[in-house]
Amino acid sequence: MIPLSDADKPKFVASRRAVDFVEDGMRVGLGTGSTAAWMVRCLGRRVREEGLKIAGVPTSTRTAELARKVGIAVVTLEDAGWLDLTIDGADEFDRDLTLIKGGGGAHLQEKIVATASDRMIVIADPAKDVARLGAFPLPVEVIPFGWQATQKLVQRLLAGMDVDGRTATLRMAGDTPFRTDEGNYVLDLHLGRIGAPRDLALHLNQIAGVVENGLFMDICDTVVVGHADGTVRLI
Ligand code: ABF
Repeated sequence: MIPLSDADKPKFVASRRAVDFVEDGMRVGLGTGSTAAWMVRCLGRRVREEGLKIAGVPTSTRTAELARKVGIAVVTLEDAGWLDLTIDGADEFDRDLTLIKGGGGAHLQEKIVATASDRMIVIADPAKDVARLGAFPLPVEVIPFGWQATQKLVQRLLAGMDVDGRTATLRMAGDTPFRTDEGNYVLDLHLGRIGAPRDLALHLNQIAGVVENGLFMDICDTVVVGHADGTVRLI
């Protein structure tokens, strides 16, 4: 085993504990991001060493590639129909288990997969635990057509919302806009503090060019927080 960096230790510890929730025969949603990548590796290990039989539904092309590489049978959500469990990372979570996700640009597929699951477990390091959401920019996936008009509407909406910051910037990948797996763009909302997440999420999704926002409410059931000393906290 390669020695873990200080940043990877809590992610690995949370992942190792979270995959204990996976049972033989389950259909499992596989999240995206550096923490979820550890979970996929840990799950792959159980598949190879214990003969665990599962079907994995990835939430991004990069997770699909990793899952196949570590020996997990990959199926589409369409084929799986419904999932027993999804395990994914997050950018922030609060005491209500509301999440900000989408820093990796995969929150649309992540939300579809998580809401098509009986249970969602989030794996996180302690830095993701916040009293108030919003220090991490809130990702909003938008249709490329007319994205500037969508950006204006989002900023107009923010003017009336209980937030501290009000800028919405187009996410870039070098010189060109970042594209999601669906070919869409992402606006990052620099809010500082989100006073009323439910209100904001509902209003954002009413804007025509918005596909989905990165607030996950009433979706996450359990958070597994990993610590560098090897201990875990279940919330
Ligand atoms: C996914 O990966 C995303 O929803 C979230 O944005 C990100 C977290 O990444 P990491 O685990 O690398 O911090 O879960």
